[in-house]
Amino acid sequence: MGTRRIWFFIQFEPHPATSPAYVKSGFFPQFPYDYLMSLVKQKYDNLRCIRSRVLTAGGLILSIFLVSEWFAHASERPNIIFFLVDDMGWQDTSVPFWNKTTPFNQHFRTPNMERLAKQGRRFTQAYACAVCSPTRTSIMTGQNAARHRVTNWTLYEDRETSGKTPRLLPPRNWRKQGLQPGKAPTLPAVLRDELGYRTIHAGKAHWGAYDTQGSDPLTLGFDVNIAGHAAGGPGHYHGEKNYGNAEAGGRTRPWGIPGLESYHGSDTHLTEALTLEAKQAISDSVADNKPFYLYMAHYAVHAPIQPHETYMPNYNGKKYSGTRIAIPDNEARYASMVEGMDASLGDLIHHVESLGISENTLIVFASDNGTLSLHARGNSPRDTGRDTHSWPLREGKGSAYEGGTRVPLIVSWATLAPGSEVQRSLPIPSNSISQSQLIVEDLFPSIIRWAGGKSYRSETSVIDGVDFTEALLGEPEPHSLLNGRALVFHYPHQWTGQPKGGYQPHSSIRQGDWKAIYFYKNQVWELYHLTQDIGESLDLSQAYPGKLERLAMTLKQKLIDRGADWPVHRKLKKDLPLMLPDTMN
Ligand SMILES: [Ca+2]
Repeated sequence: MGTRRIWFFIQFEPHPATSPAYVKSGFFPQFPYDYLMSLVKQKYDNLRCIRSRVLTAGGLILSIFLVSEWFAHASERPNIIFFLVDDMGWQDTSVPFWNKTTPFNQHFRTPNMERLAKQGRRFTQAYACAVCSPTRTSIMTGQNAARHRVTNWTLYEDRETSGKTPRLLPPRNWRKQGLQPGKAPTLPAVLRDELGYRTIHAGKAHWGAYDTQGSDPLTLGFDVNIAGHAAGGPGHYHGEKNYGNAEAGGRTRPWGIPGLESYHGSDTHLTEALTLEAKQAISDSVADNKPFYLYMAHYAVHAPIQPHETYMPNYNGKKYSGTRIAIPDNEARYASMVEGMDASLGDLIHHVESLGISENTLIVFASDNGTLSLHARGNSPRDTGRDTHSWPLREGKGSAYEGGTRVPLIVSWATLAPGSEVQRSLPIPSNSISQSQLIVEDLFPSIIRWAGGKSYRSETSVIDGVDFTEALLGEPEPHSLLNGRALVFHYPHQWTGQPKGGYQPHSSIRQGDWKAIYFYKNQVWELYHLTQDIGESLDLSQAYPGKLERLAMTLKQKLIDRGADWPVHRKLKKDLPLMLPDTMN
């Protein structure tokens, strides 16, 4: 690993010798570094941030400064549970994320998400990538998919996972090997090495391909790995089936879940087994007096769509709420998986309450892409037609449309204690809703900030994400980076063989009310006004050519700046970069 440095700027309790003028100047010829460090060693001897160094240039310029909010309140550093659900859609919950309660909100049962939303802040316009590995790599690196180039889901480093499409091949240099340890710091590595956290991985990893270092979360900054490996789906959810391993105690590639052998043959559902192990890891961390970062990345609710038996009676043989429409069998199974996932969230909240640390535990709830609306769920969920599982959004996982990328996001304290010191440092307005437009790489700098780091910069990698603390605590200031910025999506792959529905190689841009999508196969643009047309039903590219041109230019420039790989023309074997609209030629 290369040298990692975090840049903190003094904000709280500076030594008397460091006046605000000193701090603002950026030059500290008499900065009491030794005094400061003696305090660090005395009070927080186990914190690895001590390794951070002061470098000088010409003996005058101090290029790294330490100390932050975290420094002043190290004993109050929050524990963080990042609860990431797999393939959970924006509507797969009883918590409304639209401007009204929808039929799907009435169908799904997620009482613990409801509690979290009441306690904290809900983001209605949060986005991830269209499929798993790109999102998970963005969380780890803070980079946009066009930059980190893990643009599709991974499994083996020498095998293509992209679906076939007649005219195009996938990009030549996308990282089929997935995320690997290297000079770029990962989120857990920063939390562990610079801020003193114990970093716990539980569930689905899906970063590095099989037989690469990155397939093991322990190489990517985690202290603990519970059941994470190269594959992005479970062979089976049931303990009786050994979670997809052919024999109890054995391991069956590629889909058998590793590391939960003690549950093989039992009636423990995978979601529950992961929760039990995560709870133990939390207890261990508390016993060792270490703040923890738990990345609770459930395999649920990814396919296979299998029953979570405890919750099946709520859906099996029932009708959709307020209708005479029978719930299809696979939708009953799916809803039981969602409720089982939600129960895990409740179990973790109860666990930190029982340990007396809930007021000091921050929960980030998110999904990694939109809901599955094909294959195992290729049905008509409410007699409203196929592929309507994301309604009012269009399509689902893998698609360029909103159903592919818009995801639920909630940030909340596990228990409200507004008067506590730690919650006063991050006063999240309860039962509140933010319409700030966020993208998954924003989580990287934001979580570091919430963990106590002030402003994060890396010397070894570019961070595309923007710290959205302002949006967490209220409305961002007019000049905020969060206002009016462009969100960029780059999925230059065919997802499975689906010929329509936006599952073709594409790039897209969201800015303000508008969204433009470019499809590489036919080199066509679409334009939607999302505020008035959340279902992307009316293509306005012909009606508003000027708007499209501006978005297209921004998108192309951002993709070039980030070194995006392009699809390849199948016959000519040439890259096919994004083409600007015809009106610009
Ligand atoms: Ca996923």
